Amino acid sequence: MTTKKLYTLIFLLKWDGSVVSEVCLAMKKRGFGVGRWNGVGGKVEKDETIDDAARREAREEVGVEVSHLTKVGELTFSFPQHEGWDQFVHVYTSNSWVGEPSESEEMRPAWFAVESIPYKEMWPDDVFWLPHMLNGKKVRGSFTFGEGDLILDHSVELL
Ligand code: 6OG
Repeated sequence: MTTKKLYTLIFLLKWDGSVVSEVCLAMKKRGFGVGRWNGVGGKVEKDETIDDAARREAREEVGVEVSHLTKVGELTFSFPQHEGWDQFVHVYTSNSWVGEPSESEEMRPAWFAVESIPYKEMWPDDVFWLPHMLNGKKVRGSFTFGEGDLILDHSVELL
């Protein structure tokens, strides 16, 4: 059981045959993670399923209606020095949606070739698990953060 707050994180993917060619990342314009590229997503609200929360965030943050979601991971983030920051994140990919990702007040989306993912401008945990996810693996990861971008401890399991 976890007492961490539940969040979602969704990556829209374009494919070249059976290989992921491009991923939609969005620049966070405000709030938690500001100035970083990430998938879209956010907190699961009370009385909302996790899938519904993921769809709502995609709609609110980049204006797309996601038709199909694939659950690809679970990430636990612990911030012992910051009460209330801990998160349990359900990670999804989607291959089908309606609309083109477009900028909102919260996020500015862009498509990145898999070879050009801007890991240096992303959360530092991403480099540990995102490449596996883009290779079609399901992941379970756990990260403990210190001050700044320091990762004190981590584990990544491929499922
Ligand atoms: P809002 O505050 O925007 O939801 N998130 C993280 N994503 C990655 N890749 N690494 C982290 O390392 C993260 N911590 C949080 C979950 C926050 C969004 O940011 C994700 C949510 O999609 C610490 O409502």
